[in-house]
Amino acid sequence: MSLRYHNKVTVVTGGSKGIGRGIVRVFVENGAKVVFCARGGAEGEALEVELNKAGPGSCKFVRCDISKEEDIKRLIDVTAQRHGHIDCLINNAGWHPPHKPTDATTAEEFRDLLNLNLVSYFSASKCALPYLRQRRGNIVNVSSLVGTIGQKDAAPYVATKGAIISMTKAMAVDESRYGVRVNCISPGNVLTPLWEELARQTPDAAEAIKTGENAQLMGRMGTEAECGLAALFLAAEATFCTGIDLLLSGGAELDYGFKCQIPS
Ligand code: HWK
Repeated sequence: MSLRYHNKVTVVTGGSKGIGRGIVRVFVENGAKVVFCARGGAEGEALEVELNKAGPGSCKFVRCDISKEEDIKRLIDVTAQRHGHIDCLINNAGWHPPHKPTDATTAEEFRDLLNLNLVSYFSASKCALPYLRQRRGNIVNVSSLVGTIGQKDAAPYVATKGAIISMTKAMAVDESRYGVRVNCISPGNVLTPLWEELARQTPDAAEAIKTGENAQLMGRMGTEAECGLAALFLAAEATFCTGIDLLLSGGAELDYGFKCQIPS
């Protein structure tokens, strides 16, 4: 079988678990040379060893906190030094805080989440773009379905994800002159460590997971691998797509549901 991203140098933020891990795995399986980062050491190092054994591509784990601009700069510089160029940046690292109403949310919490989920994507893009322009490369931003349809008790998170979709379109416009494409994916429910963490904060985690599965027309959650394959499509094959938001939602946004919360 021919490799879909052979020898392409790709940076993935937040690559040690969840959707980022799915992206790193799929890219290495398709021949890419991946540099991925995370804050914690152990999971990233274990994934690096596992994927380098399997190939056919390769990966390197770099410890890096994407809320620090110096760390982002080091991640991009290490990649360029190691491989000589950069073809693709996948902005993925981010967080969904526990659900709470606006009345219980501070402006400082809002600002901190904007920095973590949104400004980090801006900084990594800014840092990588001089390299991406040399290669007519591309950026894939990981947003969320809720950036478009909203979500209960999560205004800051929803705002960061909506802004990622808008920033994707703005950068697609700006970078078109250099032949750099900028796209995003919007996953809905994907069973990741973060999803399970949020489920554990509900009274009945198993029930939350069942409800989560039934939120899709397809009756199941998405997988990390499916997110990886969608990102790979945008990076490797979607040569006439820029500024698009690819929904990966199993149809969760379709049809009417029972959503009224007005007390009777
Ligand atoms: C799905 C789990 C109860 C998102 C998202 C991002 C990260 C993790 C999970 C999600 C929605 C979320 C829950 C249990 C409520 C939940 O949508 O971007 O996951 O809402």
